[in-house]
Amino acid sequence: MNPRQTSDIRFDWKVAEIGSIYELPIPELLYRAQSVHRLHHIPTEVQACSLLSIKTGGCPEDCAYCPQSAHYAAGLSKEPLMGVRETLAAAEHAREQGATRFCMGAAWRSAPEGEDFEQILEMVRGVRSLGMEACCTLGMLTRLQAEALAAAGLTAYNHNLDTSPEFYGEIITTRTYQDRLDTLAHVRHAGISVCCGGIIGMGENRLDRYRLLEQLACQHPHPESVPINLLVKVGGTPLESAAELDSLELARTIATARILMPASMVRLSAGRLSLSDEAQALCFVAGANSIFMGEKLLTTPNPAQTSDEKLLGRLGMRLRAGAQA
Ligand code: SAM
Ligand code: DTB
Ligand code: SF4
Repeated sequence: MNPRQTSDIRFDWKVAEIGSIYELPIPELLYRAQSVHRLHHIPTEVQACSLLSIKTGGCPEDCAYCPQSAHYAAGLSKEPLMGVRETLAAAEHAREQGATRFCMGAAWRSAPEGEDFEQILEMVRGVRSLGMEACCTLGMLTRLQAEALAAAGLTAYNHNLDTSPEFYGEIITTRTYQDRLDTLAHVRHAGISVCCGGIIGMGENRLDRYRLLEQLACQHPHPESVPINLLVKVGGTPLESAAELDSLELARTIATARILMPASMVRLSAGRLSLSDEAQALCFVAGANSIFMGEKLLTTPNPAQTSDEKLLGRLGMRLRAGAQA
């Protein structure tokens, strides 16, 4: 995605080094992150992405953070796969609001075969024909499914490692870290760009964050897109009363991701509603260059578009312009 794949891009980061970056005094850390950021990105621009849940709830996985898991009672009703027309209408609306990337999420353990998968391919072709980047997150993929999505024009596939290999078992028991890595390998092999990140604020410690960042930053090439989610605590899930995370830990995580993966898009993803405007500003200074825009993430609320526009205006920042179809 970024033409400047220069020699400052490394794939051999060690946990100790990652920790020593993360723990730098904030002025040092932000200075380093900004210096790297400016070599690869326009520091006043953020990309707006829009999310749509095309298949909600009833998921057989037990991810402790997720309201869509059938294991917990988060009060969500289970919905069938959305139609192509309704999905494309949402994409068009998102484009009118300034989004240049449309991300379709489904509460599946793995992407389906047959008619439902054909329908997904149709949605991908439709979003691409609107001139937008198309991203999907459908659970695990086979190599053949990844190839079919690539042929339909899919820009990126989101599949998060979520946390460190060590903490992972506390959060998810129904699939392994290796399952996730296998799907990521299929996506990479098919030539689709990789969107892979994690969640912080789930009770993990700093070492878990370093280990997650190590898993991401030692991939060769780096994931082109790295979503950093702050846990959205949803009633009924096992993490509903997780301890509040200091927002400076989020800024440190973003800054470290930016330094480790200079050319990648680092996305300030879920959790913005629990951040002050100032904390969000700090995340942009730390090198975040994308947000989800629109009042809903997949199933939980997100800041209103008008409040994001106001915030970006106050910061003297703007949305990245997109290709028009
Ligand atoms: N079912 C597919 C999967 O898990 O791969 C795709 C959809 S899933 C909802 C996409 C991602 O959303 C998860 O990997 C997780 O990182 C993030 N997510 C889900 N619930 C969240 C929450 N409550 N707070 C923050 N991030 C969350
Ligand atoms: C990602 O890392 N974050 C987005 C996207 N990838 C699919 C999802 C956030 C979901 C937050 C909880 C919800 O709204 O259900
Ligand atoms: Fe299912 Fe994805 Fe939620 Fe896990 S994160 S329960 S796989 S929808």
